[in-house]
Amino acid sequence: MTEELKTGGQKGYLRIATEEAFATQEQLDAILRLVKEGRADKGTVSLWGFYGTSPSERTTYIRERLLDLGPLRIEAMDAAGIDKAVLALTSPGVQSLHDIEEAKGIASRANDHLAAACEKHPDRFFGMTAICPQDPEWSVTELKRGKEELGFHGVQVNSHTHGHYLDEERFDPILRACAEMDIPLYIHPQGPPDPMIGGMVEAGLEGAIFGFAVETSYHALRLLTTGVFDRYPSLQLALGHGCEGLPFWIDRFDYMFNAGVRSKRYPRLKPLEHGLHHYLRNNVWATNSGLPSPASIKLLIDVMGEDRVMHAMDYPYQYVPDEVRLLDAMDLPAEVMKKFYQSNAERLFKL
Ligand code: 1DF
Ligand code: MN
Repeated sequence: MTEELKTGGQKGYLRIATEEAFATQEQLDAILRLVKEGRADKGTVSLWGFYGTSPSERTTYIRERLLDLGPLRIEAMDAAGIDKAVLALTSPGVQSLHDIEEAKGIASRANDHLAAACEKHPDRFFGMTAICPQDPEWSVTELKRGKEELGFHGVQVNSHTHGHYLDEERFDPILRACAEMDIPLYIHPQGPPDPMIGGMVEAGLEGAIFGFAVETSYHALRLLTTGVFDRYPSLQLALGHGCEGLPFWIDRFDYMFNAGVRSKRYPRLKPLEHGLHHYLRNNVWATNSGLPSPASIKLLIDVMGEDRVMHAMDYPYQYVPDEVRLLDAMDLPAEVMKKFYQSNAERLFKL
């Protein structure tokens, strides 16, 4: 597969990549300081202890590429035929940090830095706001600034915050702000929190290979089963990595959820206004980051509908232009290909 990939829409669609990562030096410095001091959780120690210090070719490449919001990234997008990138501060954002004032400063300076890059490349780069869920009220203010002053198109939360999840009452202002300001919420993985990680690091499985999806699908399922979308019917949640597997499992979730509710097994789980399928088809969007196979994408479309499945590359962690060639060759109708690569992202993120 060597056909040259071009931007510009010759195939009948622009290609928009929706889970693209950047970092700031002060973010990485702060995380690495925690790791060195032995104050980071195990997932962060494993992730950034590796990406932040390993001299391997992969980690050197990724560090350099994360820190660039200019020519290297544009060149990589051009070479893979990616017209537009939706960018977010790389996982775990500032969510591993303990000093909340420091974390908020790092997040808001990362937002300023990203906004400047988007202004310089207005047809290529589109930002999502970084927040600091450790301080929900501040996060609401930053979300408003991100949307109204910086021109951002969504918010990325890197899953749990010190083992806490967005369905918990303390985070309600964040969910309400997303719903009221019509800001898509992208829940991106990070490593499982210490109480969940168990033997995953020893097994080499806590990261993007597996633990990310386990923890993030758990997070999303908590939102679905505790009625967050009955509380905020307009809230729109985006998930990467094939919706973190949820569509594959949905029938089981639905059956067992209903069985548990009918028998009043768990005090927290109450009847919902709709079946779980309804929320997947009305409140959740999937990207195919990390999953370039047509079979996965077709399953997502079957379960969620063709209007909610979007393309993502996960640059620089999984920069494989051949995946674009594989996806270009999917046997889907032209209008579905355009929705997948272009128009669904335009609709969700208002590009
Ligand atoms: C990795 C993968 C790291 C993804 C990421 O952020 C990330 C990785 C730190 O390969 O370790 O966003 N990913 O989304 O697949
Ligand atoms: Mn990612």
